[in-house]
Amino acid sequence: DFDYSNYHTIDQIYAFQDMLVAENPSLVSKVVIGQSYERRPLTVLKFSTGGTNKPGIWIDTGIHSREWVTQASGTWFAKKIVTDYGRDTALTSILNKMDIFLEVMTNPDGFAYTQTSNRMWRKTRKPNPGSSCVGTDPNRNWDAGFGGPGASSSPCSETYRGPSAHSESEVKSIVDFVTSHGKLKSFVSIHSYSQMLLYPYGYTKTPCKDQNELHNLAKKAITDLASLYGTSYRYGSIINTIYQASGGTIDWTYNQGIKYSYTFELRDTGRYGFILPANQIIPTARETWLALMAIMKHTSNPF
Ligand code: 0X9
Ligand code: ZN
Repeated sequence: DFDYSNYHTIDQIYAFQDMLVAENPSLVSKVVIGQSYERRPLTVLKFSTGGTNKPGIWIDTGIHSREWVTQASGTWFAKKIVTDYGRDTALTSILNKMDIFLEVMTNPDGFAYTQTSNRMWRKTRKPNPGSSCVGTDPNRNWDAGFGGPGASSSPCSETYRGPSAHSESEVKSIVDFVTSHGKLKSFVSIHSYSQMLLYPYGYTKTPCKDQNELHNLAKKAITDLASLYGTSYRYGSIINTIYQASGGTIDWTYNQGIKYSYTFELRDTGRYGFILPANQIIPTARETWLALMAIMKHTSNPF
């Protein structure tokens, strides 16, 4: 049985995903949206109660490979969905209206590298021609203010934006999925650490047009999150709350018309940082789930 209170290898998580599909074939399926630079499958778990062309909710974890509590929480969320469907009335009604898509290992090459070579690897693993430095920051590679302030043009930087927007297969595969799906209503991209819940924009100080609604929903979500263990989160737009960042995921998804676009920064606030002890995985996942439920409930029933 899968031990959610420990960190797992990339192969264990791929096997976990296949097992979840095998055990819950009427609810869960696996969608391969592309392959990474090193040819690993980019797998997305689809939770659906049937029907065609339902609106969707997207959740991704691990786009920055060293943020291990996010992939670990993603596996916990997957199990939580299959456990609660048909038991929890709120989740059941969400899933009766919408499909949920969950990409747990959004940067599998980086994740493998954190397990074999460098625990602190953040970027993709595609070489950069003319440089000995490897990789692009997949959270600076999106076509939203791409190339502006808050990203680097130097391949050796941790925030290297890449040679062009969507140059990274791990990003382009999501772009193609989002555009071909066409009916995603919420997009939640999960990072660590800092304990923040953020909405667009990161590349500009201009408030997004849904700022009021996104702000109020963020407040509700972090209030629910804190109700479990008292973990305190800050919230607001990316640029006002953390720092200016251009080419970020949720700025692109928001500009595509996905109103409920959010980024989480999970535990902690820096004591352990990216190296969060395994005994905090389940508490982190449990409290985050309450915030995700607030966002998903509002998305499926905004009024
Ligand atoms: O710098 C980042 O990419 C994020 N922080 S992290 O420590 N996880 O790397 C924050 C960026 C804000 N999010 C987006 N621009 N989408
Ligand atoms: Zn991150």
